[in-house]
Amino acid sequence: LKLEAALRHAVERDEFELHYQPQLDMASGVIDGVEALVRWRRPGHGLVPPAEFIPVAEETGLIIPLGDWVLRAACAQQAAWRDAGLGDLRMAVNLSARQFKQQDLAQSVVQALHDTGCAAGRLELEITESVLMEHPDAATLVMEQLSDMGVKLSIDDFGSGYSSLAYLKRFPIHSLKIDRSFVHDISCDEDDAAIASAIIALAHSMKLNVIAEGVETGQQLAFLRREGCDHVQGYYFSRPLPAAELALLLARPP
Ligand code: G
Ligand code: G
Ligand code: MN
Ligand code: NA
Repeated sequence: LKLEAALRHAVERDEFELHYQPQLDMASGVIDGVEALVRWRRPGHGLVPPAEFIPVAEETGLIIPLGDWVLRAACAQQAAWRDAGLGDLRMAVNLSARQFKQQDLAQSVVQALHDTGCAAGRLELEITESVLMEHPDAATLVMEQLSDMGVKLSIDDFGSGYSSLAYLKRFPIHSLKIDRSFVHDISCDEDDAAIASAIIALAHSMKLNVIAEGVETGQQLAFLRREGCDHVQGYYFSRPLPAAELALLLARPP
């Protein structure tokens, strides 16, 4: 309960900030996107990671105003970097189950894009497969609304939950994110290597982009490159960074 009250205040007082983790195009090595990851600058507690407050925000419904703040802040940052000549990056934003189930999600997205000047085609919403598969028909409708607007959709933590391939084909998605649990042992565990290769092949056969997350070593990168993975994200390149630090990476030649 204490955490809930503190979180409620935090939403009112704007105590959140976004960090951004770069996503690189495998072929060029260029940073062409970022994933926005929220942190809570809680007075007296330092920087609180999302795992410690997103679940409470979900339970209490505070994820709705918080998620809206995240969406707006991320879109505003996308437009600011673009206008500063630092690149017209893809901005990936995580959506929680509760946000995804909101009736007026598409309307909130339209409003955020309109108010910030971020182009719809530069926004990518990440949704986990468990959220999509919970109510796949309702999910399809919401995704179609977003997709019709030009917003990109990706399935986060792909492979860690349960996906029906029939639905995968029906969802208007743009990319799959290989769960980092498979990437971790890719160069020493044959099963994980086989799963990662299969996800890449599946994505390509469906004309989807595929991104590997949690890339930490050159060996993992080499494997993913051999298998034709399109994008990579992980500590090997960079941790999630505050906007000003990410801007320094963007300004640096590749
Ligand atoms: O940033 P970190 O690596 O600690 O993220 C941990 C988890 O928190 C990730 O699974 C991520 O999806 C989730 N997360 C981070 N930012 C957001 C956000 O803005 N909204 C939602 N719903 N989840 C987020
Ligand atoms: O939304 P998602 O669950 O994918 O959130 C990404 C999470 O993964 C964040 O908590 C981020 O800090 C974390 N992360 C990003 N890169 C790496 C990495 O290379 N290794 C590990 N272990 N975690 C990572
Ligand atoms: Mn994510
Ligand atoms: Na993920």
